[in-house]
Parts: sequence; structure tokens; C-alpha cells
Amino acid sequence: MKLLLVQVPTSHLGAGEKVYPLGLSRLSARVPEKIEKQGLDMNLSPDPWARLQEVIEDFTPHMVALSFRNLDPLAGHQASYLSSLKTAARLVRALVPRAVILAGGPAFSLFGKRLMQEVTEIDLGLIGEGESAFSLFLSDPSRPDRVPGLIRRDREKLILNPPGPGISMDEIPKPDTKTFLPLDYMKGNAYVAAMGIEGKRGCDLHCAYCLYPFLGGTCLRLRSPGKIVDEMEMLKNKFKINLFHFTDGVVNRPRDHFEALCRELIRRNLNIAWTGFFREDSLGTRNLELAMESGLAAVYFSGDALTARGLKLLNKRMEIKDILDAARLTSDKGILTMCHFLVNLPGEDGKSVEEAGQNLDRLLEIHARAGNLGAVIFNHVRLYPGAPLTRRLLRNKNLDPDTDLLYPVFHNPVEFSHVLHEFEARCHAAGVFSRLGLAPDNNINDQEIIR
Ligand code: B12
Repeated sequence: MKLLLVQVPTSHLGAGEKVYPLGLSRLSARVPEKIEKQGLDMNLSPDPWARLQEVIEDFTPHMVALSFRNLDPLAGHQASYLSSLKTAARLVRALVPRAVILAGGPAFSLFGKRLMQEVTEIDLGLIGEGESAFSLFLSDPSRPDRVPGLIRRDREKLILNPPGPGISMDEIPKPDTKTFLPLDYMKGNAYVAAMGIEGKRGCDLHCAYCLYPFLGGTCLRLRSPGKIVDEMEMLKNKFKINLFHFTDGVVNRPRDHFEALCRELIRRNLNIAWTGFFREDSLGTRNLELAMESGLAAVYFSGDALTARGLKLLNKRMEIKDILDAARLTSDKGILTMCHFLVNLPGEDGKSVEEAGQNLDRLLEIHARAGNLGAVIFNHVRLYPGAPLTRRLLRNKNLDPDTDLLYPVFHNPVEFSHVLHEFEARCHAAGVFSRLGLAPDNNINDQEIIR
């Protein structure tokens, strides 16, 4: 049997935004030796479609595994990557009509059944993580009914098997660096750290817009710090990778695991740098110092709301004070900081927009002194099927139940659609003033912040 593993195009930004296909690489490591395999990340080719054709014609696979990571982008870009999966599946079907097409990946998992309806060339799909399910499937492809999380076709119907237990994080296979070469990703990634590293899976927070708990489970599955650092060490020694991004929903929770990880990194003294998403209310002077000593290169925050009401609506379980305190902390330490916020949340009015603007100014003011703010990224909230916020909008009749959420649907009332751009302009000016060493041009006094 010949198996082709394909990462389909993940972005409209082309090679400037490539990230190592960690999920597919781990699956590749689980392919039994008797199966002949080949890997292809279409994002590495200037002409990904011609490359897919070339690889298929040359290799003539019996099975093609398509990894669909992203369906649509953030940061104000209006685009859908549905065509990545659709065209790839059609091309495979046209070139090797008898090959089995199996799809999976984060974006596939979020829209599994809907994608199976939309892309009829796909024979089978997997919802959720793949290590155990994929190996089980490959051990006997004639028995898809045994594979947890698998969607299969039965004439006109789609049958979804119940999910299985999550893999223990200390048992995840090493990435298959022969099939997916890390070195290919180290050549000038313009975006973030191209190499992901997993410290945990799952999320026990219940933020109202987010489906991470659906993707990885509602409990945190922690990976031993020793195993995490082993993987980083292997990648450093074999491929000279010295910058990693933690793929965890939140890297600094739980606190003891995070601190143990930092201590392990310090102990091994690998001379590597890393980044990750931090939760503001779990950050303290001690663990930030420890993180910096262990190689922290930049802090990513996703505070998400700029008003108390917004934080409550999103069920963030923290306060504006936590966001500002964390900003003070990273400014005091002068560490590069990135912030993500959602604007135009449901129920927003002129007053709350003003409040959000004031809190943004406070944040900018805090960072202006240190000049450590890398970027503030604003988004409108993307409505995902099944997310608590989407269900609430449906309940309150603020969303047409017939809306097809496969296509990017954002909550962005026309009345306030200027807000994102206005806030971006404020941040831009603040960044320019800070870079040029000029005092911020607003009158907010940080001391006045209600504590
Ligand atoms: C870490 C992360 C990032 C990091 C990546 C850093 C890095 N160097 O890797 C950063 C911050 C850079 C990032 C950027 C983006 N991301 Co992101 N990211 C994630 C996150 C949190 C984890 C992804 C990950 O690596 N997981 C670990 C690996 C091992 O798991 P995996 O990829 O899911 O693979 C497993 C399964 O999916 C399955 N599987 C995978 N492929 C296949 C194939 C087959 C055939 C089968 C059977 C199974 C299977 O098995 C694998 C092993 O268990 C996910 C959310 C999440 N919890 O999944 C979002 C997520 C994937 N990102 C998302 C998006 C949108 C983006 C961006 C497009 C945002 C933007 N800039 O506009 C960019 C795109 C970057 C790119 N070129 O791909 C979305 C995608 C959904 C959507 N709306 O499209 C997600 C789901 C977050 C969300 N909004 O809900 N991201």
C-alpha cells in the first residue's frame, strides 16, 4: 500500500506564513513500515497545485491523507480557504480515481460533517487528534467502523463514530522529520516561530467563542517537561532549530507545570528561544522572570475583550485589571508583547465602544514607556457552530439559524464596523511615537486606572 500525506495550502499569505505541519508529521511517525509513504506540504511550493499533480503522478498512491488546518484567517482578512481542501480532493480524485481520500486536521475537525457534504470526493474524515485513530485505521482500512471519531459514508448518509479517549501526552510519537523536513521551514519565515512544540493538549477554560476544548478535550493533558525539552533538544541538535512556538491554548497554566517546564529548559541550557500564548491572570513576576531566563522571546496575550462587560460575555473569567496588570509586568521586564482583542462584541453600544477605546489607550500608555509592544491584533468574533456564543446569538434570535457557518461569519454590526480600523490606527500611531522616542499623544494617566 502506498500512502501520501498532504498538508493542503493553509493561508493566502503563501510561503511567508508557513508553519511546520506538526500534526501530520506525528501521524506520519505512526505509519507502519510495511506501508510505503511520502509526505508533501503544498505550502512549500511556489506552484502547489502543479506540485501535487507531479507527486501524485510519480508516486501513484492508494490512499491520500489530506490535512486541513485552516478554514479562514484572522486579523481582519476576509478569505476562505475552503478551496484548498476542495481543489486538492478533486485533483486527487481526477489523478488517482481509485485512491481512498481521508481528511483530518483542526479545520476539518471543526466542520467535519459539513465538509463531507461539501467535498464529496472525501471518502473518510477524522474528527480530533489522530495518533491512535490513524494507526488503528491503517491497521485495517476495511474496518472504519472501529475507529473512534471517524466519519464515513453510507450511501447518502454520514456516520460519525463516537470519539475515543485522548492519547497520553507522554506517548505522542516524535515528529517524522524524514518525511517532513524541519529545515524547509527555517528559511526566512516572515510570520512567527515556524516550529510548534506541544506542552499540553486540551483546555479547561470555557471561553464563549472558542472551540479549543472541542478540539483537544475539556481537561488539560500535560506533557512531562522532560519530554517537551527532549523534543526541543532533538530539533536543536539535528536541525539547528532555535525558535519554538508552544501550541498550547495557554502556555502558563497550570502554573506548577509551566514553572517546571521553565526550570527544565534552564537546566538543559539549550540556548533556544520560545514564544506562546499566555493567560494574563496567571502571570506573575516570578514566573515571568523564570520564563525569560528559560528563553522566552515574546509574550502573546489574547485578552479578547477591552470592557468588563465583554470579558463577562466571553466568559473569560478575568478582569480588565488583570489585562492591564499583565501589561505592566511585561513592560517592566521589557519583553516583546503581542495582544489580541475582539471588537464589536454582541450587545456593544456607543458607550461600551468608548470604554473599550479608553482601556486600549491605557494599555498603549503602559507599553509606550517600555516600547515593548510588538503588535495589537484586532478581530471580529468568528462564529463557530456549537460555540456557546453562537448558541446564545441563536437563542436570542440575533443570528439566522440557516446561516452556513462554514463560510467565515463574523459578528460585526455596520454601525460599529469602523471601530476595528479606528483602533488599529490608534495602535499604529502609538507604535510610531514609541519607536521615535516621542511621548504618547493622549492624556490618559495610568494612575487613574480604576484598580
Ligand atoms: C498553535 C496554533 C497556531 C500557531 C502555530 C505555531 C506553529 N509554529 O506551529 C500560530 C499562532 C502561528 C497560528 C497561526 C495561525 N492559525 Co492557528 N492554531 C494553533 C492551535 C492552537 C494549535 C495547532 C497545533 O499545532 N496543534 C498541535 C498538532 C499536533 O495538532 P493538529 O495540527 O490538530 O493535528 C492533529 C489532528 O488535527 C489530526 N490531524 C491533522 N491532520 C490530519 C490529517 C488526517 C488525514 C487525519 C486523519 C488527522 C489529522 O491529527 C493530528 C495529531 O493528533 C490551533 C487550535 C487547536 N487547538 O488546534 C489553532 C488553529 C489551527 N489556528 C487557526 C488559524 C485560523 C490560524 C491562522 C490562519 C490565523 C491567522 N494568522 O489568520 C494562522 C495560520 C498559520 C499557518 N500558516 O498555518 C484556526 C483554524 C480554524 C479556522 N478558523 O480556520 C485554529 C483551529 C484556531 C481557531 N481559531 O479555532 N496558529
